Amino acid sequence: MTPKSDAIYAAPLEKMIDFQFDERVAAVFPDMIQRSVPGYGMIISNTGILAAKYAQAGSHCYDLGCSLGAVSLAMRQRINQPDCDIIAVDNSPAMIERGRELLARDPVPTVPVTMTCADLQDVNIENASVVVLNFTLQFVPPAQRLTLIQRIHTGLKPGGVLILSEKIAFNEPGRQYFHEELHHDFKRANGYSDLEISQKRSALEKVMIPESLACHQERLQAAGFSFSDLWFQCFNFASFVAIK
Ligand code: GEK
Repeated sequence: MTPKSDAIYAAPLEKMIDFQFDERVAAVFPDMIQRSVPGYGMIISNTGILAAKYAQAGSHCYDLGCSLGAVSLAMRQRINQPDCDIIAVDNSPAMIERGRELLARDPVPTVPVTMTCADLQDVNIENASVVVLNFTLQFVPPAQRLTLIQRIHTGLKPGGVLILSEKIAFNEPGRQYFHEELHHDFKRANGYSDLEISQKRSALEKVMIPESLACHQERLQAAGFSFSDLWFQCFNFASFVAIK
């Protein structure tokens, strides 16, 4: 399985269809996400470090919307607690199939990882010390987000952590423009053309709905988290920790 480079939106499309995590996307996903999300590599490696700090013996760690399992692999390399396991979930069969192949090749199988194809809304979250939503909540319909975060809070053990990374929207037009332009510059610098940037943006419009930093922080508080903070931001991409 050789990783391919992303050219999905390189040619003009006659008809725009909504973005889907299908076989074509799964095949180029590592390249696509690294070239599209500023700080992706840094978020992944530091999620491993956060997981190592908060994982508790005999508990579950969840990677919800795992795609090819980058977060699970980073957590597995860092967690050093007995009897922990990682439950990785994604509702894209293509992602899970490729993710399982990558997992099988991981040279340090210290913490067991199970990868399941399911909707994260149907996953029981229990006895959890670490829950990661790495660029996944933005694909959940906004009206369902508070219930999901509340379910995660309920399933976490005291002292457990939620790590939440998202694309961010800004309410102030000038601020939105500033960050969005820089994100487009980031994509151009990574070899995407203006056509690719605009076609992908149209495909994602109805599927991925970013919210403001304040909206995320208020929801974390409303769900019962006693502490939450922003630990990473680059342009319009951010990551929070919330501790129960
Ligand atoms: C990474 N976390 O590499 N249930 C399960 N999975 C879902 C759902 C759902 N309801 N909705 C979307 N997904 C990864 C990157 S990508 C982010 C996450 C991006 C899955 C979807 O199939 C996809 O694999 C993932 O969430 C979002 O750290 O591409 O911007």
